[in-house]
Amino acid sequence: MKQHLLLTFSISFILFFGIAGAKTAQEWKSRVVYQIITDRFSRTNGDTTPCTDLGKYCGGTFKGIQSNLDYIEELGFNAIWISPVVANTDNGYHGYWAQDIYKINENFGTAEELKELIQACHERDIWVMVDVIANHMGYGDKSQLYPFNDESHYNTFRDCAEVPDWDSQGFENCWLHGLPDLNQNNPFVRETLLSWIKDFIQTYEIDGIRLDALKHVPKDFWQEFSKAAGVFTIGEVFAYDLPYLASYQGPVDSLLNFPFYSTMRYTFQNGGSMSSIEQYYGGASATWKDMSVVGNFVNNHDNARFLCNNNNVPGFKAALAFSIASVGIPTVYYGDEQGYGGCGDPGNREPLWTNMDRNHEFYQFIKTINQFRKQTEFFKHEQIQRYADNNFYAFTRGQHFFAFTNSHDFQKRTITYHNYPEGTRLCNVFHSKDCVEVKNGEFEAVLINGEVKIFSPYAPQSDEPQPEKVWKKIKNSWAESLSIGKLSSFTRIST
Ligand SMILES: [Ca+2]
Repeated sequence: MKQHLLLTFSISFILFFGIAGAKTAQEWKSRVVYQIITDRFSRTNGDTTPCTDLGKYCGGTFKGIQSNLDYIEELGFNAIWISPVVANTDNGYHGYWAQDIYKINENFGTAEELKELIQACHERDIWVMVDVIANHMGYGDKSQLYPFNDESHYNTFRDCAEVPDWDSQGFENCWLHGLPDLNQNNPFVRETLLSWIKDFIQTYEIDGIRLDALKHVPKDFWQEFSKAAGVFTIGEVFAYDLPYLASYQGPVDSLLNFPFYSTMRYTFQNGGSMSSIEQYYGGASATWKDMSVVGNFVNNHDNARFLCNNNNVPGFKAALAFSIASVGIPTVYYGDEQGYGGCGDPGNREPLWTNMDRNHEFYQFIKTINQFRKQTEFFKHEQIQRYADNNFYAFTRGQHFFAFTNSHDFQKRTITYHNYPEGTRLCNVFHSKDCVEVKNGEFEAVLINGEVKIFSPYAPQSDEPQPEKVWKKIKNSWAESLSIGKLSSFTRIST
């Protein structure tokens, strides 16, 4: 009885204080995150006319997102990361130029509409991560910023561009792109930010936060800020030095994985040796405190998109698939599912409303991987490298085998390092008739024109054609596909 009372009390306590909804880093491992710039996703009235100036507001809203949750859910995402929501100074369509941290940016909608969006997401088991800035405020007259309207709230001006690379402390109190830099050692600033984030999370029932400009704020502040937030925190350190990034895991739960991003770009965009992936994991597994929660990505709002001035469609598919399949929490930038190729900021922040085609090959490709991830929960399994050379890389997670190449030529490898029992039949998640059988302790993996394969004993199977016949047909069709310039003719040859 005592235990029963205690349990009842605990549940009441949790419900009353709303802690039950708070999501931890470990819980976030089940998520695949879709990154949205609210201003660029969808307008309230469904207006699809193009935006004439990407440097200003284009009209996207919270209601616009809410009306299109079907699009996100069908694509297989179970979390969204939305751009900062607080009121901004002029032209802050991206949200990174706060004017009043207590007000919601009215260009995107009301506070009530933000709550409604988040509730609508929760009804679909889509978690919401909000981008948050504690480093700086927006441009302009400081007396007009709220509540940090006094010179004493800010560090003395020093341009971050003038800070030498080695001076990590210098980065913490410089002005990034000339934005007024908050002094977190000022008691008012510190306490205000800490109580603000706590209230903000609880008021809107936010499941996680993405922290902007991590290296520009002292770590001890982030430690307190994360604790006050009480939800999953993933930070941005815009740098490629793995030990430097990893030093922030602890103060915050997770980091956006820029070293992974650069490895993916090097390998799949530029055709760099796939041994770099093996090297990345060699260093990463020993350096990250917890690699299973880092945020893997291949595109974001600060970098030219993968397809900028580049038509390497198979390479982009491979990089996307790799980021969703490999250990970590995948983050996919809106527009990837429509094959967007915008270059530098703001060119990489295209409106989505002109292209929301659910039949687009990238939409279908991402959907297939996300569904497979959800159905099999392969993210719960360790990632084990099974093969690596300059042009071929494969790993397993549980019983699922993922194979990638940076080459657009015919690639065939015999896989001997695996733990499948003899006679196991593995089929390709992307093409159900593409199956192989484990014989004499090995099986063959063939990749054509840069394709990705996910072999699984749980993929839909077909009895015909037999694997040997498939290989013969693949070889023939490969030559044919080159002559007609198709990316892959596998669907055709299996008919
Ligand atoms: Ca700073």
